[in-house]
Amino acid sequence: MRVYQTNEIKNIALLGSAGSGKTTLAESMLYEAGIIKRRGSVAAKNTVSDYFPVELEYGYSVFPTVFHVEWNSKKLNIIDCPGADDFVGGAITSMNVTDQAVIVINGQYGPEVGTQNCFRYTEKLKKPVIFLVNQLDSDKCDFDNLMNTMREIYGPKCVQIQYPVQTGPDFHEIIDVLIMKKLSWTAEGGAPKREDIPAEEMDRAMELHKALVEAAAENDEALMEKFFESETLTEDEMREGIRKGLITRSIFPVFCVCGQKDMGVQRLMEFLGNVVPFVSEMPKVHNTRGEEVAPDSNGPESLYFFKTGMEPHIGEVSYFKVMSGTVKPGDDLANADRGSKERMGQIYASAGANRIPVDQLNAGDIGCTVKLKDVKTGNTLNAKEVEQRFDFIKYPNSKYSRAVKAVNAADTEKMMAALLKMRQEDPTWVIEQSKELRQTIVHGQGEFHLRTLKWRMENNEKIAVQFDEPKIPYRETITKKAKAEYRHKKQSGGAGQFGEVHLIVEPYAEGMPDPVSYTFNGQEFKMNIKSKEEVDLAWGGKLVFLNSVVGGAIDLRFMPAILKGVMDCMERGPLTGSYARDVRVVVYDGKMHPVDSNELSFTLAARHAFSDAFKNAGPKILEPIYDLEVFVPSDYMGDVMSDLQGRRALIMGMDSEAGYQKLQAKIPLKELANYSISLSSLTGGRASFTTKFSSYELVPNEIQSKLIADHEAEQANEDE
Ligand SMILES: Nc1nc2c(ncn2[C@@H]2O[C@H](COP(=O)(O)OP(=O)(O)OP(=O)(O)O)[C@@H](O)[C@H]2O)c(=O)[nH]1
Ligand SMILES: [Mg+2]
Repeated sequence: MRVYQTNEIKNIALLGSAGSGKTTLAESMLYEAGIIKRRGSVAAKNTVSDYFPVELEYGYSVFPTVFHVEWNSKKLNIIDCPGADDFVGGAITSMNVTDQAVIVINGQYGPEVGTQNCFRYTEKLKKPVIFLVNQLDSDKCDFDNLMNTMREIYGPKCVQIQYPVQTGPDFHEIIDVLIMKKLSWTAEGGAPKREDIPAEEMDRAMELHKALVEAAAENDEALMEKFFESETLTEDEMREGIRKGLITRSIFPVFCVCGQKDMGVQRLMEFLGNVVPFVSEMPKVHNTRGEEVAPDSNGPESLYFFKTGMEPHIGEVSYFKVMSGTVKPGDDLANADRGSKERMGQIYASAGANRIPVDQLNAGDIGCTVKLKDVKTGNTLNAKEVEQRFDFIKYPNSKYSRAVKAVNAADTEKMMAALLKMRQEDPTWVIEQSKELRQTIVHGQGEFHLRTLKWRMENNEKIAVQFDEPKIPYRETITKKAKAEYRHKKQSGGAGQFGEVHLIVEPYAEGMPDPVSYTFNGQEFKMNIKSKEEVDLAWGGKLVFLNSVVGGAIDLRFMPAILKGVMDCMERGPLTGSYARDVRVVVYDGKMHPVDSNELSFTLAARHAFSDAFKNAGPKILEPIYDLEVFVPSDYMGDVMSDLQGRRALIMGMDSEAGYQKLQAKIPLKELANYSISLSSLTGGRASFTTKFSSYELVPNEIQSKLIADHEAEQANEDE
């Protein structure tokens, strides 16, 4: 296969909401480029792009698929990204390594929440955007209305290059106001007939043409001057202006296609080939030190790995972008993230499930290799003379979690190995072995995301697994002060045990001054703080431990043993056995025995005294509260709000963003457990949300009583 130079390579991501038609479009693109002789379809399960069993099973893209086509002797690397929010990880990684986003819009619905999610990522990464209105052959498509919404959302930057003469099943003609031609197709699609624009369309076409000329001219001073002089630009000048506008994100051209019937696809490819920027024209990316890295084939070799695929019969396939330098089989490289050494084996250009061996890939190109030892998604491999890493945008927090266990306990180890392997393919799966909850928890982006994991576990790995709702990491704390004392005394044969501890507990809040005195039942206890220890608890919150023992009643050397006794109780709160937090303890008195006192005695005495005091200090259960942001089309706002109210959510704000509503709320984690499923069913999958841990708050009394009762029942069960 030919080796392409950096100024002959373009990297393009196909993005857009779930089901907008990216995979179907990719099929037509491959067909138009002559790579495949027949177009497959998602329904017939024979597309180039969706080839994993799990994708065929569900009829959705789960992984981004990398392929390439040659167009006018230029190489277009194209990545077909999954659209569902659940698989956003794949879309994000793809955006990291491409220079042009083609955002596909489902002509039936217009811009959706999923469209906006993609757009926001392109904003963060400053990537050029082309909008592609697809499914124009659907009866539900109302193009004018769709364009109005687009302009409302994206403003005047959204510039039409094309419009359909009619939509619905009769769709077969487009007016292109860049080349000022009418394009039309027979039922087979493919190459369009190019004709003059008919008289009845001329006014509309001219108006859009002028707007396009003006928008193109705005990106270049010379073009602007020319435009003022002659009020027009040549086609090539317009292309130049649009290319500049794409790079600076001052123009978002809108194209029209019907991917399924292969109408408009050839023209789109022509535009991609002629106008969108080459790798060499894009602003330079930065490494983690903030230094610019140019896609220079003469620079030091540096590869960024953006995807790991597990291909049947082959194993791990690692996909990379050449950030600088060139790569050849046999190159010796160092992994900047993991410190290991690697030797590159055969390198390939990616073609969906297939790979085409190549001798060399130059800076800016995308390819893959197999049989690397220790390379994970997100790693950088460098030649000796350079040491750099790349760290592009972060993945969103997980939104849906399930406790997972092997149905057959003997499979547990195998299950863990499979989970960790899958995580390499999709870093948005987070595997947590929670000691606290005694569960293995898989966190993902949605119910569907985890369902695919379960499906693959059962069908590909042949391990039966069970999913349960994960336990909630409750905390315990106290709400008032209390005091207690305890004497631990044991006389049995030889040396005895003796320790007595008097202590006071109270709720701790950040910035509290040290106590001066306490009053219990009219009696005052004056404090004289001798030492203070602030323990930042591993599970969040604090324990503050004060020594105010008078007159050497307890030797200083026993203080650590007393703190240990307190910590033992903090690790297992008396209400539900959850971790306790935000407590201040003052040890103010006690007793020693000259012979029998030892550390163990004081630990035991402290445990009892602390536990008694804690129980009398108005103990309460705390639950984790999350910040929730929901993006929802306005029509569903009422349903989404009332559902949230039923989930004990506190609505914090509502914003009307272009085309949809943004709702902010605080919500208990317990109520988020199935939120992804509910929101999806309430809105037909047209909403999305993000979550972030906020704080621990007291649970309402009736829930506290239920949690305590449940815990007691569980204890009784375990004791049986
Ligand atoms: N009528 C019509 N249907 C289309 C068109 N393009 C795609 N479809 C249908 O829309 C559905 C989704 O198509 P896909 O190509 O899988 O969409 P996608 O964007 O890849 O979906 P995800 O990978 O899940 O994000 C399929 O049933 C397609 O047959 C089109 O141009 N017209
Ligand atoms: Mg797809």
